[in-house]
Formats: sequence, structure tokens, C-alpha cells
Amino acid sequence: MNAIPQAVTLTPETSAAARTARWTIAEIEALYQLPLMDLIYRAQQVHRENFNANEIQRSTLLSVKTGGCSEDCGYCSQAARYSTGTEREALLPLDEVIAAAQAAKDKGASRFCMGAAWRGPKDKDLAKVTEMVRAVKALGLQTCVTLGMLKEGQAEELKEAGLDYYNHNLDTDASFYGQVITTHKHADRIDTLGQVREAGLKVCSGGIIGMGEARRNRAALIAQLANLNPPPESVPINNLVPIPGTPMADVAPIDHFEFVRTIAAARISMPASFVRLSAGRQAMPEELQALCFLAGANSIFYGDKLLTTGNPEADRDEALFEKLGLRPI
Ligand code: SAM
Ligand code: DTB
Ligand code: SF4
Repeated sequence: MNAIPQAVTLTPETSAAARTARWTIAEIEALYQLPLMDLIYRAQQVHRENFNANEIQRSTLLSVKTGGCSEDCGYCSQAARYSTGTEREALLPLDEVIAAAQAAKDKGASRFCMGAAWRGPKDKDLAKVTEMVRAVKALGLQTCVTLGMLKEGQAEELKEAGLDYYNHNLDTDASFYGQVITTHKHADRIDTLGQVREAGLKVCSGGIIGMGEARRNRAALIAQLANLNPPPESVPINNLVPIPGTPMADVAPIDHFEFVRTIAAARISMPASFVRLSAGRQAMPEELQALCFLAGANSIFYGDKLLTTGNPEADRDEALFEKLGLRPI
């Protein structure tokens, strides 16, 4: 237990310096090995040094271009090569996007996140997405898009349109990555994140837990995210939503406490980042979600749909917030 790194015992005075320290995989693994009560206590301490522990950020997702994707991500309902029942659709018209964003705002979301099933955007597609970003921003919402890998100049165009966040997940550790995706590389993802940063956009990047990876892979993913300089402002931790027809349809679900440990490790190693309890919430009992908030998650996807799968109804989340005394921000 003495192997716990210095950065775990953050005080307000040391936290700025600690944030620039690199995390080793062994240090993150040592966090995972702590007794659960100690781990959650440390995560909650770090959380309270950096955030109001009763406040949760809410983002609503919309799939603006669904299905027919060229890539082979083994978890994804939108890859054209798997028979998942998700049909290819055209890019949504602007008025539908605006209506969905207005509805999300009326329900209390602070950020609107638009996803497209692309390897990356073509220039003519990007022009349509920048129109969407401008319109959503004009409603007074924070904006986020997730469009796949970017080419030079595209991040700048998005920034110019008023985009706040670009989501691009590392998904998993580099050494497990080849068992999940072969059509683009882990290094391509790091490259896109670099372009997003360079353009002055905020970075949203996290991964998926429960794809059959080992704890060491989970620790390596968290270390790599924490060692991005600076770390992502937003870190979505997705629990795999098993999709029939994909290679991951029958992967055994991850133990709940291992998922909570992952949230805590993200919180401790990325003290100033929003950690989002992301996909998989629909299958989680309220008590597990509360444990994730206690372990330092302070953001959720809000609204009854993620991209192609379900998410708890907004009213159910409102009721849960009420029970837990959580305030949306
Ligand atoms: N096509 C773009 C890309 O891959 O970056 C954007 C959309 S993609 C669906 C966004 C992210 O959603 C993926 O990187 C993955 O982390 C997450 N995701 C997709 N399907 C998932 C599933 N079945 N369970 C959990 N997370 C999933
Ligand atoms: C993220 O990390 N998770 C979101 C968002 N970023 C784009 C997507 C989750 C997708 C879950 C499966 C689906 O609905 O298709
Ligand atoms: Fe395509 Fe993105 Fe799904 Fe991969 S995760 S198959 S890139 S939509």
C-alpha cells in the first residue's frame, strides 16, 4: 500500500504540481489494489478539493449520422460489416438537429454532443457539421462533436464555428487495442487528440471498460489519459453496451466494483477533469450509479438515447438526483 504515489495524497498546495507528474501503470494498478473503502475515500477527497461533490454536469447526445461506418470497432452497432440491425441513415437536416438541441436545453442539459458514424469527416460533411455547431451554440448550449479522426485544418474549422469540446476516445490500452479495432491505429487517435488541442478546443477522451481486457489494460488506459499534457477536460468512462451481431456481443460483463474502481482511479489521476459515467447506465441499478458518483464521477449523458442504444429517461435521472441531493450544472 505504500506504493501509492505522491499524487494520490493531493492537497490544494500540491495538486498543481502533481497534475504535471506522470503516472506509471504500476501506480494506477496500486490504486486498483487498495481496499475499496480506502480507494473511494481518497477519490472523494480529491474530488472535493477540485469540485463541489454534489454537482453533476449533463450532456445530451444526438447521432447526426447513423450507421454504415467503414471501421471495424468490435463493440459498435454502427460498423457496416456487422449485422446489428442499425441501418445506415443520411446526415440529419439542420432543423432536426436544432429541434433536438432545444429540447435538450429545455430538459436542463448544459452541453449538446453530436456524433457521426464516420472514420473521419469529409470536407463537405464538415461544412454541414460546422453549421450545426453554430446553430446549437446560438441556443446557448456548450457544443461537442465526435466525428472520428481529423485531418489537418478540420479542428481549426470546428473551433472557428464555436465548438467547445471534441470527443475522441482512446477506447482501450494500446496493447489490447488490436483485439478491438484493426482499421485505424491507437496512434491515429493520439494524433487526432493532438490536433484538437493545437486548435484550442477542449478535449473529451476516455474509453470503454468490460471488453474482456485485463485490469492492467484498464490501468494503462487511465495512465495514458492522465499523462496527456494537459489531461482531457472531460473523461467518459463507458461500460460496454453489448450489441448483438458485434464480435463483443457475448463478452462477460465486468464486475460492478471493478467499474467503480476504474472511476476512482480516473478521478484520482485526473483531479481537475470531469469524469463522465457514460454508456451502460441503463443497465446499472441506482445504488451502483451513486457509488460511481461517490468515487468521483461528476458528469452523465442525459436523455433517453445515447447514439443508437437506450439511456435512462430524463425523468428517472431527475428523480435519482432528487434522492441523492445532486444538483445539475
Ligand atoms: N465514429 C466516431 C468515432 O469512433 O470516434 C464517433 C462515434 S463513436 C460511436 C464514439 C465512441 O462511443 C466510441 O469511441 C466508443 O468509445 C463509444 N461506444 C460506441 N459503441 C459503444 C458501446 N457499444 N458500448 C460502449 N461505448 C461505446
Ligand atoms: C462516449 O464516450 N460515449 C458516447 C459518446 N462518447 C459519443 C457514445 C456511447 C455509445 C453507446 C452505444 C450506442 O448508443 O450506440
Ligand atoms: Fe465507426 Fe466510430 Fe463505430 Fe468505430 S466507433 S465503427 S469509427 S462509428
